[in-house]
Amino acid sequence: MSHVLILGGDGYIGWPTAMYFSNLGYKVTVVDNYFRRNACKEQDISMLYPVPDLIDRAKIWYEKTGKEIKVVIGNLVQPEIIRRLFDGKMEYDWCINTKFSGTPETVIHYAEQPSAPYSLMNYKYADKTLTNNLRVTNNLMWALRDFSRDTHLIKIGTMGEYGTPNIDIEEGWIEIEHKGRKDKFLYPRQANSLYHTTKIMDTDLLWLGVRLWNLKVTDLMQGPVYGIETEETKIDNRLNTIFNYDEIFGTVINRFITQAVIGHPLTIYGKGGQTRGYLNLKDTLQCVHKSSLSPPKQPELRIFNQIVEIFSVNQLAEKISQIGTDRNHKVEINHLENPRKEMEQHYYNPVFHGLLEIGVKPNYLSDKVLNGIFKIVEQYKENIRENVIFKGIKW
Ligand code: USQ
Repeated sequence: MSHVLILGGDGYIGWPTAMYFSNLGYKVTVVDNYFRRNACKEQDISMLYPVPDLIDRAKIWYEKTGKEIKVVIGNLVQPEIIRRLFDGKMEYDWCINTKFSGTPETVIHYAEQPSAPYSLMNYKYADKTLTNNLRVTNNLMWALRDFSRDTHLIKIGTMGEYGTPNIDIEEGWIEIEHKGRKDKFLYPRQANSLYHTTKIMDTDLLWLGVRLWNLKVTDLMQGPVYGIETEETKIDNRLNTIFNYDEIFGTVINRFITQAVIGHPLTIYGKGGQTRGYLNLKDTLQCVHKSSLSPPKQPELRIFNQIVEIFSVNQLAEKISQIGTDRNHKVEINHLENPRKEMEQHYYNPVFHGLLEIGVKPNYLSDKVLNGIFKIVEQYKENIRENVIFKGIKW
């Protein structure tokens, strides 16, 4: 079975991805430097429940399934660390079989600071976001150039790169006719945060790598992800993914459900007409896996819009309020002054055919799915800290 290298393997999506591929029989190596956990400690943000560190998670996974996920704890901002992952000179921080698993056929790049509010808190966090995200992507690109141009790089981008233009959003590319001539370009990008802007810069770096060195890249423009459970987390609750409900790292659906469970009024920012494409954590895993099974041509920068359905914030609040009320929670809806600079009423019509065409079967945001998330959050109700829900990080 082929070898999959996951950068950012301790994260909300990274750890479930590692288990998913491992369960399917792939050789899996994960790398992380605990950026997210350390940032949460520094900001005094706790997650819904404590989660064992990456080495302990890999040990538990091995105990429960007999499958090995090799672990490297390291900061990928240092080019030497990424390079060792490709030249076989890496020493693992945990593994069963110390032999190098071979040059990865697929590398999945999640190793980025993922929060818009974090990136705009002040100049220090702006600097951390910019240097971390761009240097990791650049180091990875050079490692691929120097050691393995055939490796398929799957990089998580974001729908936020496009912003909210007043025209339909295509899947990454647009053909433009100008003064009687035509050419194809990256779709115009105009993000609303520094974090999202680093993702635009990542895309530009990798597009350069494709043109200069024939790299093979899939860029998955992902919308906000929600959910807790995957097939693999059901094996043992110590394998659960990290779950943030705070203003910095929590995404809107997970936040609203947590708020409903403790009777905190749902924090709609502004008018609530902000419309985005959403997807279940389980669908992220499918999207990444299906992309790995059908890699792009070489050289190519293939772009998919990774969303499965579209909602406004008001629609999400209504759905969550209804399910919360049915589950005997007292749910109130509140409109706060929007701490973000974003359009609150706008046109939104993105195309998202590509992933469905390669076989992704969406898990939609049904009442059953919402009830499932509520049920897990309710189990940890005592851990929820109301004071981290909204501190008012503004930009
Ligand atoms: N929102 C509220 N109330 C809240 C939290 C959010 O009204 O309490 C609104 C925001 O203003 C925004 C929308 O909900 O209009 C989505 O916000 P979010 O915090 O769930 O998502 P966002 O900041 O856009 O970022 C998240 C992930 C990021 C990923 C991105 C995909 O943190 O890593 O790239 O979703 S996308 O939004 O499509 O760019």
